[in-house]
Amino acid sequence: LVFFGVIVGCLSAKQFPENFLFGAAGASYQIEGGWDADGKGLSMWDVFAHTPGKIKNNDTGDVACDSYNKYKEDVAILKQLGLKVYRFSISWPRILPKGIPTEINQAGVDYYRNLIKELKDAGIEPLVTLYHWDLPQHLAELGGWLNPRIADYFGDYARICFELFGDQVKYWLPLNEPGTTCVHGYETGDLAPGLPLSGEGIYQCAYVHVLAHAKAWHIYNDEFRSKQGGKVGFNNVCFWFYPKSNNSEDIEAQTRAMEFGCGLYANPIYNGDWPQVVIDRVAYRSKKEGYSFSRLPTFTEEEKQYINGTSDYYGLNMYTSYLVEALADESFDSPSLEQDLAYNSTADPSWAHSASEWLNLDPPGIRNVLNYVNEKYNPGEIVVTENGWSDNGELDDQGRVTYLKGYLSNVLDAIVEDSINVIAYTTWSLMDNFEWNQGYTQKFGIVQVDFDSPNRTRTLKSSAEWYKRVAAAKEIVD
Ligand code: BGP
Repeated sequence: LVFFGVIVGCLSAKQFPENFLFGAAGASYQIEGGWDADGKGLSMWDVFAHTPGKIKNNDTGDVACDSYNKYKEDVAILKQLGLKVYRFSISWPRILPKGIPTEINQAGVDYYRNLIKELKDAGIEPLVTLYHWDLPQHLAELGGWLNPRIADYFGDYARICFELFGDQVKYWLPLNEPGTTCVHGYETGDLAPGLPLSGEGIYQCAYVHVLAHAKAWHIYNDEFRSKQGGKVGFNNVCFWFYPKSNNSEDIEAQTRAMEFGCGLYANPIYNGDWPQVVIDRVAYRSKKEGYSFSRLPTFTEEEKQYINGTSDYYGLNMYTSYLVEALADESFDSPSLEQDLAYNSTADPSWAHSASEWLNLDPPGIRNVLNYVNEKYNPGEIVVTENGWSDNGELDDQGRVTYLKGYLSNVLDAIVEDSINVIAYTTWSLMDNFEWNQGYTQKFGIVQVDFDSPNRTRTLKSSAEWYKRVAAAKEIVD
């Protein structure tokens, strides 16, 4: 009998829950094009991409996948694949050309209402990001994410979106990956707005993002929740870090990696303040560097109460893992995030590499992160809002199938074995698109886009066919 039970156990594959939603993701600047169409205002990404030398091949998102005109095709593909949720973002300057509520661009409103209607008619749930990096240029000139007033502007914009689309949208994410903007936009400067404000910009940017997220959540909670019944989640990128050795220094470096990466943004939202490790480390470094204050801003008691508990579900972006090795405290001679982190990260030589220098194949990493987030933040529901693999765009994309199979199996194990409440998964990305400073050189889509054809022809890749079978079977298939 025991033997028979083992055989049956092996034969019956683990299943995703009946109501689990499989889907795909994209973002306004990366897919829409129509950068100056029908009254849209300029975003800081329009300006950044139009600056020579900022993007590989000087590519821009001016046309991208032309989803501004071809959204019906996008929805038809989602439907054909049997996907039930589509994560997209609203372009703030397409709704409010200057970012301020004095002028609403009706053509922009119509575009998103039409897209949402098309999705609903196809039985697909819209999961809407309010801000995926295309800050109105007018607000970038007012200081962007360094200016705490941006949180107020964001609140006005969020309210307008809840009013305009909230009857149809049940899943909201105010911000996409604050960490990426703050590190690359305000520490290293390789993404818009391109300000290398090493050791200082990142923390002010994180502070303003946390306030902006909380503002959007409170507005929804106070003014819309009872009539619209939706959820406002917090989106955050969390990668997994293994200590390179069992030395206590490397284990401490792992804690720093998780807390400066994931915790810097999530801890204020879920626990009402920065992680203690970050508070202590930046204070210590700042003092050593001669500051009379910490480079990390302090939340007031009132702010702590305001930000604490402002998320209805966790929107997790997870792609990759690293090994971390502690560095000596004085490895860098001026204030920087690198100095605060004091570790070196590498890839395990056994991991396969994607076309993106930062992205490695380590499927158990996602299960580790799901457990970490679940234990640390107790978020209730989790949606994996981004996860995917980059290559050179081949149609028979077996590398992506291997990646998705491995990561989705680990998501399934987290649900079945670890009882973590993951309710949906939107792979990055539905289509090849404008991958920020990499332009069109790296492809993440399960659907190929021909960027040389004016038609921007879409073609399913092998991974799309495979994913379609997974979504239908609700289990991992070969
Ligand atoms: C995430 C972004 C996505 C997407 C993805 C791929 O950080 O939220 O918009 O771009 O990463 O990364 P990249 O474009 O840097 O290769």
